[in-house]
Amino acid sequence: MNVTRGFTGHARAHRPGLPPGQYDAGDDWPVLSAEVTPELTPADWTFRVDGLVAEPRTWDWDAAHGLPASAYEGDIHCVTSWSKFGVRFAGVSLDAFLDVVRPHGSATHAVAYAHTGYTASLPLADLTGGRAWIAWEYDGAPLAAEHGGPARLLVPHLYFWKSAKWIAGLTLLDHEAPGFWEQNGYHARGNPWEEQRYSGD
Ligand SMILES: Nc1nc2c(c(=O)[nH]1)N[C@H]1C(S)=C(S)[C@@H](COP(=O)(O)O)O[C@H]1N2
Ligand SMILES: [Mo]
Repeated sequence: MNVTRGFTGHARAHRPGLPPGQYDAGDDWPVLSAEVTPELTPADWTFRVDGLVAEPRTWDWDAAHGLPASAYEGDIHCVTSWSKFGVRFAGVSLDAFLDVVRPHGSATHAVAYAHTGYTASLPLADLTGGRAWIAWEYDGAPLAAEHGGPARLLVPHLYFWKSAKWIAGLTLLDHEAPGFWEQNGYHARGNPWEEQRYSGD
C-alpha cells in the first residue's frame, strides 16, 4: 500500500468530489452579487411559475411553506473556481411547484428571474428529478440576505450562477433564452463536471 505522508505547503491536493479546475474554499462562503442586496422580507417575497404551463401560479411565503419540506446537503461550485463542501440548505423541491403548474410537454427551458432583475437560463430537465430547490434556510437558520434570503433558487449540480438569489419566478419556454451571465458568454447548461464554463466549452 502506498501512503504519502507529510504533504505540506500551499499546493492544493485534489480532493474527491472537486470538479476539474475548482478549489476547496473551506469555511469561506464568498458573496457574488451583480446587484445591491435588496431589502426583501418574507412578507414581500413571492414566487411565480408561468410560461408553458397548464396553470400559472404565484406563491407567497406562507403558501410556499405549505409545500413539503425538502433539504439539500452536498457541495456547490462557482464558475470563478471556488467550491464549497457539505453545505446544508432547506426549502422546497422545485418538483413540488412544477407538479402544481403542470409544464406543457413543449417546455424545454426556463428563465429564472430574481426580484432584482437578475436572470439565469436553465434546461428544464435540470430543474426536475429532485435536483433543484427554492431554499430559505442555510445550516438551520434563515438564509442571509447577501446569500439570497429570504429565498433563492438552488441548483447545486450546475455552476452556482444558475442559482438565482432573491428568486421571484421561473418562465418556462420551448427554447433557450440567455440570462445575465449566458448573454455574457457563459454556458447554456454549466455542468461543472464537464467544465462547461463558457459557451462553446
Ligand atoms: N440575483 C443574483 N443571483 C445570483 C448572482 C447574482 O449576482 N445575483 N450571482 C450568481 C453567482 S455567479 C454565484 S457564484 C452565486 C453566489 O451566491 P452567494 O453570493 O450566496 O455565494 O449566486 C448566483 N446567483
Ligand atoms: Mo459564480
